[in-house]
Amino acid sequence: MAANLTKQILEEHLAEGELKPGEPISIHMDQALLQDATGTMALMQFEELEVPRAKVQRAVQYVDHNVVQLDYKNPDDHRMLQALARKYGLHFSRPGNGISHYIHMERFGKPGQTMLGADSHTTQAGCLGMVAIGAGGLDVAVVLGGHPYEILCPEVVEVHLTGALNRPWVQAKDIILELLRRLSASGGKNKVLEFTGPGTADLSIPERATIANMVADLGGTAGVFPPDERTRDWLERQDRGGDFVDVAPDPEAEYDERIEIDLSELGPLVAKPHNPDNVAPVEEVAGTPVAQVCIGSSVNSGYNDLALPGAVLADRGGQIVHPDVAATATPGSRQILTAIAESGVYRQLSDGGVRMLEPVCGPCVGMGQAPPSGANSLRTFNRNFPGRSGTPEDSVYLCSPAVAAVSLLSGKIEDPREYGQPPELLPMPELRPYVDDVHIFAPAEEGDAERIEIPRGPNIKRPPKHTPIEDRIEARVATVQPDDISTGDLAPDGVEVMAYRSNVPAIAEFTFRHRDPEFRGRLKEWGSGLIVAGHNYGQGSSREHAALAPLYLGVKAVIAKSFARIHRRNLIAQGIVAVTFSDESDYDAAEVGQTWTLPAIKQELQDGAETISARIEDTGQDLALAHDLSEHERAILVAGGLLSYLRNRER
Ligand code: MIC
Repeated sequence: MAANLTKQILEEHLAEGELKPGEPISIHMDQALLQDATGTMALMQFEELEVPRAKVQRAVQYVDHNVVQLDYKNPDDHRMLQALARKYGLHFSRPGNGISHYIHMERFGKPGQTMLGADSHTTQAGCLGMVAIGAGGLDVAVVLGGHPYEILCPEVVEVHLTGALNRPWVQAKDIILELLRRLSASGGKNKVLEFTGPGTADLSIPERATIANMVADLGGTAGVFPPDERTRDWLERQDRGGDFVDVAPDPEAEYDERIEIDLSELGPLVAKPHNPDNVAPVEEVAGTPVAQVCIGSSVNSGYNDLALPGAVLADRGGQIVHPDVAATATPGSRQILTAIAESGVYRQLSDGGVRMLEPVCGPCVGMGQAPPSGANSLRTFNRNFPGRSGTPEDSVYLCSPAVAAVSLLSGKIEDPREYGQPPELLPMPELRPYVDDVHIFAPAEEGDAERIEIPRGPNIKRPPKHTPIEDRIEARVATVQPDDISTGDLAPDGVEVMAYRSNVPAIAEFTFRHRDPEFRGRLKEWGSGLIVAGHNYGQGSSREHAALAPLYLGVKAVIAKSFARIHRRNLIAQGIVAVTFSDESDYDAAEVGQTWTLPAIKQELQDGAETISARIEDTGQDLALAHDLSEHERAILVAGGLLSYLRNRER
């Protein structure tokens, strides 16, 4: 059978299972990516595996998220991570180098390889033809420990791009927004999107990166652009021509599904609050006042993304960012920062009144630059979940750099096509001179590693302990949540909360703080509880704090209509039962305070029972709950979590 590229890569890395969509498989990982906000817990869990050295070809610890140093907490984390990386064989990218995904694409991504990253947008590396998957910190720790990664074998969807982005002001961001419009935020679940067709050839690597990054926002497992001449050229400019690998889908390769997009027909799109899939044509929202315009983030912080707004400002002869607008720009990496500084783009933006930020995730994760209250913010970012910006009642619109560039002039969302032809961009200087890895520190030699002491600041607490499951679960419903709850509702973004990423007891205090402020109080009073939720529960980020905090608070099980892939796995890895309603209407029977029992949970998991029995004690209603737990996952739950499971297995 003619194999697509994803299937070939998975085949080559298959450790266990059969490559049939929906079947549990495990895959060997070549590379691992960690960032600071997830890396602290990931590496502290790695320490518990007692493996002296990370066992992947390349592992890189970045610092790009928690970079606001309001006090000692974040710098203490950075210091600990640097020492852990040195000791355990990871490269360490110092703060200021740039956004993990952007640097990884520049310096480490390699066609044909696999990567697991403790960040949902790890998918970005698929722009170079890798199968790159986002996961919770514990799963990444386990991969560093030399184990393969467990996942359901994904379907492979061919996204066939025809035509070209030849309409003025239409950009790569519009391609992924179009996919979000068509498929929704959960439409990519358990799917890898492989991009084919003549339309891909014209897309630069950063444009492919924009698309592959936001495959995560479709709930997708990965996005893969088979490598081509553009990939080769990109790697050569990065002084990494030797990393090019000529892998490709077989001629007439088969796919599980096919989507076609004619790029010549696309127009500029905008995702309205509060979900990346709430997509509308720009003309529908044109005229909406905005108090803030932010350009950058892992999806749109490449040279052209910044050069276009720079050129728009310069082209308008002295016009500046509208007085009622605060505008920011973030380069993706030190390389991009140097390029815009040398080409003059930095000056164009700065002269125009754009606030220039350092190369980090920044406002995308609410790390500063929160918008004013009661106002709209327009951002070239990938997510707009409620409150993510740091302002509780925020209203964030997502768009391309083209829409952002024209809107910052008027203080309203504008249709860029009204502006005639786009201006000439200042050309990018030759890349080669800026390629330098002096700020990415190699680990210590193995012989020296043992002596490295790990400094831990007072905010750093060890991960919570796991306890084996009991024969039955009896607990009260601590909250009932609607569809599309994001991990940001559970473990919020922003400077204040994210500073507790290495302190689970402290971060737990913020769980559901906006959605259900009484939730924590109930759990403290009752000692344990259950969460009942709608569809796509736990969408968005990979942050395992969305499972660690409930674990710490005593949550025993989450019963949802459906789960987002990474969060479901994070719950299981932390020993929290994640099951679904067989009959979705049973969700309507759930009320806070009811006592539910799962009377034979341990036995049913051990036996591999098809359904899990449950009972609402208050009404006497019996429920049959469904699950898609693999044999391993059932064993993980019985052991009380992935670490205990691995420990038991090794005994
Ligand atoms: C995100 O974009 O939501 C984040 C912040 O990068 C997260 C990681 C985190 O919460 O630390 C992600 O995408 O996984």
